[in-house]
Amino acid sequence: MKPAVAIIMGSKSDLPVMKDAADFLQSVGIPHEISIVSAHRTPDRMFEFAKNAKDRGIGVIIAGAGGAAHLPGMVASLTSIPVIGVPVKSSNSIDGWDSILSILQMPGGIPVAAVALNGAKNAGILAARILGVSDPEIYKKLVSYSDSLRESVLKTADNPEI
Ligand code: RP5
Repeated sequence: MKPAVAIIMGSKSDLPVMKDAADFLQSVGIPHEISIVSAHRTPDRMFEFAKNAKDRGIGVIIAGAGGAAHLPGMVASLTSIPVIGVPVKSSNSIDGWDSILSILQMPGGIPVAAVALNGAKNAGILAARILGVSDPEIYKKLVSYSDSLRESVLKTADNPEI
């Protein structure tokens, strides 16, 4: 199956965080691909990736990076596919604020949907929600997922145990 979502990240060291996005997409049966694309270390690869993504059938890009996190914004500037940015707390992070702000404070005209620090799971869910607008099967799975969250809270809501 052709991937509908591309998950990219600046370094292999981001993978333990970014894996959460892939796990969610897997759980709802959305085909996806994962690769390392660095804005700073492999700028040509980033350009090629962003320019070809639409023609390869990619509908949403999830891009994670730590430190000076330019990858999501640069990719968003090279394509009109929606980009979800995941700030990653990495070895070169200043508590993660550097990547949060790099991803969040995009100039007008080039949007990146930023999730929480290390929030790759929500990036996966948001990607599924974007695709679910025009895919009833995906939408149904997302409704079931939300139902399961509600049920798991209600199960212990009146009887929380430590
Ligand atoms: C960023 O620098 C990467 O996204 C990663 O979060 C961080 C550190 O990269 P490594 O030095 O671990 O490869 O570009």
